[in-house]
Amino acid sequence: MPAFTAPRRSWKRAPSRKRALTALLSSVLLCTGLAATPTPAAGSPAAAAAHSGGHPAAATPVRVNQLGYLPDGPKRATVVSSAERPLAWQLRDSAGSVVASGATTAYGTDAASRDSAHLLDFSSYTGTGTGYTLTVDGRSSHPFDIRADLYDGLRSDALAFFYHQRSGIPIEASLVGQEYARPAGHLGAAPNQGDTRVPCRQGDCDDTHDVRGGWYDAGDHGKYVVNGGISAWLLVNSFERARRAGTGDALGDSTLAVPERGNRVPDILDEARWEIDFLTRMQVPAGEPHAGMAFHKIHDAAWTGIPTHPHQDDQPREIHRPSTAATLNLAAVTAQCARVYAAYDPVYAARCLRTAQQAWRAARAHPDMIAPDSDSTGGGAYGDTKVSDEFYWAASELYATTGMPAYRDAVTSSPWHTSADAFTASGFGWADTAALGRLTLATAPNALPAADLARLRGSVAEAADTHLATMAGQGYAVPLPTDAYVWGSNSQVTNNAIVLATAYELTARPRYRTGVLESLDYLLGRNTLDLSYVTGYGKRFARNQHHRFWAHQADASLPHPPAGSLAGGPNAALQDPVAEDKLKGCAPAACYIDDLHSYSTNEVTINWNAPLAWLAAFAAEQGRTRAKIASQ
Ligand code: 9MR
Repeated sequence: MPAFTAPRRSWKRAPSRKRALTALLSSVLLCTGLAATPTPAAGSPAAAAAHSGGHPAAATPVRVNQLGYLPDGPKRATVVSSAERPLAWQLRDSAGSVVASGATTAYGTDAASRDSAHLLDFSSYTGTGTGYTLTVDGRSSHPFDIRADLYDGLRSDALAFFYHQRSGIPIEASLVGQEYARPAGHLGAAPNQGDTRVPCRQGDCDDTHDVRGGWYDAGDHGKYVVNGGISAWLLVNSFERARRAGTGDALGDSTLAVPERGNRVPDILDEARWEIDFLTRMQVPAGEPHAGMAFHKIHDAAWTGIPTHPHQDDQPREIHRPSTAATLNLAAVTAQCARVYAAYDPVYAARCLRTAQQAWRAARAHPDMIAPDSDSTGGGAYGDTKVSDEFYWAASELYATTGMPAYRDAVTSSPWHTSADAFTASGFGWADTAALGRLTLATAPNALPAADLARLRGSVAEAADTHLATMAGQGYAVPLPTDAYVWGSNSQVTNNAIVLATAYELTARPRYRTGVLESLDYLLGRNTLDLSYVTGYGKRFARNQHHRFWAHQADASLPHPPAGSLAGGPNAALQDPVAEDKLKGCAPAACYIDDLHSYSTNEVTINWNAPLAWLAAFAAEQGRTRAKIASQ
């Protein structure tokens, strides 16, 4: 394995206990009603107080992407002000010289945040540098950069999340730094009771199974096939897309701090394989009832406390009965694996295809083994009553990989092949996977008739236009309708941005690229909380996400999440006690609190970081490729 430089320190060392307490108090203050109060006008001293939130840089009504902007990308900010007239703005470089100026456009009230918003557009400025600020009405934005390599760090940090989340392998200090190193979790060494010989919950199956490995889902130590499926798929899809764009090397071997570095396989595929191997272990072996199906999930018998290191978890682990949805996730991901890994490891690719075909046959034989929503003791339910979309997704992957008529027929006879609902305004997700099939068929070479392919590709562009229309109707340009701030809303933003990026690949229309980059602006600070939801990125960022090991807020000797960890984001349904207590009356886009215990607004999860990594890779590539000239 070649030598490489020690990983970057993720972000500044943890604050002292006293500072941590102050931070906690202020974060509570932030959301006790203040977040629900209409934001004060720009220039008002209250504007800073309302959003201070214990984060290091004071809040400002001039909301920017706190990381920065690409030189040839869109550059817009949102200014919170009740002024009815346009306001003058100045862009200053790090020396304080005004390098551009103009006037804002009064937008009115942004429904999702209830902020009075002005839009500020400085896209025509194409200079580069660090430490720029925007000033409006005497108030300045946080400093930000304008540079082509803006997203290079996030491309690897967002992917590094997955090594940190690995189960069944020590997390090495040489790869992640001492602060984040930990022993292997769930390898059967006491006090762990798994995951090498895991029994099923009573009645779910007779035998024990070796289901070691994979990624922990989130802040908990559960491993769920449906969520692992979409996450692994997104990583592999990111590589497949980058390879088509000619930038696959940026995700290639020795680009990540993973143990497999230097094995001549792209590191992103090494990372995804860690999960694919686990998913494959979740397949019911031949000779057992429901052979070929996938168990729905494996997790603790009861919820563990915070903090709990993975290797200290002493709860019994249990496998839950197979489900059709899990089986089709396994089929889809292993079919994709067979296509993409063939160039690096044909034997592995062939094994993936066998797994996929067995899973497909098993799902066809058991099309109605539904995972219930009620099964949520000790782990998430990931219940899904509708599996026709998973059938479509799996068939699409199998068809794109094999070209076999049986899979083509399953694709073309599925209602999802023509339904206008495959892409919804709130986006695809672990329970809604028809769009994943569409994205594959629209981009991976396959033999569908030309007219059908054109229709599919058109459907991606149509969905992208819907997202752009949603963005255009907002003060913060979020590709999310006001009623879609649900659990994990940030991942709905990322997933819709992936549709925009795919539309850009298919059409080269710059407006789609603009939509992707502005979606990242939202996640990185151009939002009602003046907060970057990505740890370590921006001047004020989420750092107390719900996690059993990165639980600094509960135990100051433990780290915060590493750089590149995406918080779930605003959830108007207030589904945890902290959110219920602190966020009453919040505007949908403000229903968020950076508190370790707010799992319904502030968890980290593989299916949220995977699309972030996908987008970071796309945006990093855009920094290097000028936007193609095409009609808007
Ligand atoms: O992301 C899931 C979200 O869509 C559901 O509404 C929510 C409640 O069922 O569960 C979320 O998933 C959690 C899972 O159940 C357990 N691990 C952490 C996941 C993220 O919060």
